[in-house]
Amino acid sequence: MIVVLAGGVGAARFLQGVVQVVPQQQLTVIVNTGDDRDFYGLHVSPDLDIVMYTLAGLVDEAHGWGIRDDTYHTMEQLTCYGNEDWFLLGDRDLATHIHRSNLLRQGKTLSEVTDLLRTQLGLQLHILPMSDQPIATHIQTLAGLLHFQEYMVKRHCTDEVQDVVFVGASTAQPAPRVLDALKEAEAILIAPSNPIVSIGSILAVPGIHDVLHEASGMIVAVSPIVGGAPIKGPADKLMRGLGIDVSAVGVARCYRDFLDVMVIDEQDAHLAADIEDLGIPTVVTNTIMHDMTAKAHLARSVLEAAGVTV
Ligand code: FO1
Repeated sequence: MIVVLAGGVGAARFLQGVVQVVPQQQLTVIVNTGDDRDFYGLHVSPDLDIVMYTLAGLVDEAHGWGIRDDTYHTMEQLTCYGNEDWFLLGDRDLATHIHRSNLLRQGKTLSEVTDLLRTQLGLQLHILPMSDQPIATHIQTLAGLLHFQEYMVKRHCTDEVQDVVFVGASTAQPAPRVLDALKEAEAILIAPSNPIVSIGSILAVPGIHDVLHEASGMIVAVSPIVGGAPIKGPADKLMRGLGIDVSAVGVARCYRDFLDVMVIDEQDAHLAADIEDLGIPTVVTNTIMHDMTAKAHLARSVLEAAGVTV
């Protein structure tokens, strides 16, 4: 089994490459749920949905989230009733949130609901939320503690980041099968996701960080920072706020106590020596996933770095 630690858009695009070279049945993805938030009484799990929609071929490619060609009639009507409209939920996307929330209300766990959804979307890989308990990523700013979606989508990442807090993490548990999957994995791949809020939240679930030290499979990470900036999202602002260098070296430092190999982009080849000085062997390749061929190439390079024959 190959295990991938995943956030949203970057991870979903990386997984599009991985599924070209690894049969889906041999793949388990552990997904960040720190971005989850209730809207209109519905449980929205952005990263789980981004991964599922992308692999099911439904995603709105331009945004990287939501469903392609979706309409927004429900939101238009909701705003007529005075609701806020900063977080766009399409009509078909809303069906996912209604269905998920309904099943959660009936007593199913988030893992159970996710497994039903991925099956119904025709996916054969195993998709595990990092935890079945609610964990909410918050950003400490001068304006107070903001939920990650409020910091990013509502306020466009304009607040200075002072700290990142995973509310609920200390009392949460990893979802069923998460720890066993990591222990038994032939390789653990860390997708090119935000190291602070996407992977950092997964590592904040008690037991997950520790089990990475016991894992028998190689642990290989892909840097989401290329040429000193993230491909997408606010990783630079969060890293800078926490005093972490916004570079592939900064990402490697986040993972240094358990990482076996770091994969960085050709543009950052000059940083390889600095990462190797941390004791982390480094592979330099093209990590820009502009098409399916580039995605498959990256997946092959990462698996090769992990010692997996594909
Ligand atoms: N991101 C935005 O920037 N604006 C939105 O209105 C928005 C809506 C949205 C709806 C459903 C969903 O699953 C994701 C959505 N996202 C939106 C993306 C999301 O905020 C982030 O990209 C993830 O949380 C980070 O991976």
